[in-house]
Amino acid sequence: MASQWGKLRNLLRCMAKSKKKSRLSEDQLRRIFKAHDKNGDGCLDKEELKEAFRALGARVPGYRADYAIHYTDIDLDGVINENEIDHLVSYAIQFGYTLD
Ligand SMILES: [Ca+2]
Ligand SMILES: [Ca+2]
Repeated sequence: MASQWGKLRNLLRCMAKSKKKSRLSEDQLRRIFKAHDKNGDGCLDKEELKEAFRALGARVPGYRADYAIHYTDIDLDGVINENEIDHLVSYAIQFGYTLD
């Protein structure tokens, strides 16, 4: 009986911990996206976006990257530039990414 209680307590503790995970703020998201501009051209291409979403813990980063470009590439050049990053951040924040 005692060990059952121990297990339950551990489970509850784990749940409490996961609830406390803080959601990333817009600033943090922006910083993470910018950090993934690997070639430093000021734009995020699909591969860089994919890596960024992978870093954020997205389960299917390639799919997320496709959608992000679809929704936030305003000038349709296939990459997310400095101005479009704002749209990207507001797009990404709805998924409630957290820091592990
Ligand atoms: Ca780039
Ligand atoms: Ca663009």
